[in-house]
Amino acid sequence: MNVDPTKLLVTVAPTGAETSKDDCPQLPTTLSELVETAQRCEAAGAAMIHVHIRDDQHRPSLDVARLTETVDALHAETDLVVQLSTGGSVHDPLENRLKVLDAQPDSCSLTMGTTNFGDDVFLNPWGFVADLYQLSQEREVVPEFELFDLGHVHALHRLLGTYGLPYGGRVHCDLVMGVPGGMPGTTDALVAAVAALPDAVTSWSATGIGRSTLAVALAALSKGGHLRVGMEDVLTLAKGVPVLHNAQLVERVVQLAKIAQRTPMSCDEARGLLAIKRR
Ligand code: KMH
Ligand code: ZN
Repeated sequence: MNVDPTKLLVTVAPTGAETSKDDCPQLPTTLSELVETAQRCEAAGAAMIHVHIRDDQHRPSLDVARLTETVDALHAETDLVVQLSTGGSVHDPLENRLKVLDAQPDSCSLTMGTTNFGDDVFLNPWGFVADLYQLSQEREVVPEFELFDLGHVHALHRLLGTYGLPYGGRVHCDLVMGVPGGMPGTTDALVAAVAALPDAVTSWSATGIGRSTLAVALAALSKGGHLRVGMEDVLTLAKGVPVLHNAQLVERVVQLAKIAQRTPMSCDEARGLLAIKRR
């Protein structure tokens, strides 16, 4: 597949599982807030949405009925590629995380190993990674491999070598950089991780957590990568300047991309890039 190198996939990760609504009332946690966010981010240039949902008390949830309702609403109200998080929160049991695929998303995140996550542990033992991967192949859901560390890149070689290519045949990864416990959000780390990616990788994006967001975005743009941004990853535009809406983060990277002579790809182009199943 020939992909125009000037095109940029922008993924928005609007909510995450770590920030509380009390601490950040502008975080989209209800379905209507999520849909409104998705629509504004799509208009700003996003083509994929990485989704974590919340319950009625705004707590992280992996309830399958609620996830299904969310996928359906996002498909009805936007053209975005809908990616559900299988990472959930650090407190979610592995068996609940496997059930996320029952909600039939276009794509799912798939983290390639266990990571210290601040004071917590984000658990992804090999057996779980392998089970989730095989389930994604069976259900024809395109995984996005989340790489928090160089060791995760190595694990991706092992996974593809053992179980073959994902559904659709494309291999898309996201470098998640700057998590306390993972690789730092620096240009040097990004270059090292990209150099170590398996040959089978057809596209990659990067996201820098917190203060590393801009450094990682600029490094990824200059290396020809794609970008993920959103309030899951950063809550300020600058020191002391809170993000008021996820669309601001999308608009900012679209501006950076313009300077780098990259144009946001459409949702259809993203479906082609990732080989998402036609519905
Ligand atoms: N919430 C983190 C523990 C993912 O979505 O797949 C994991 C996470 C990764 O956000
Ligand atoms: Zn996530």
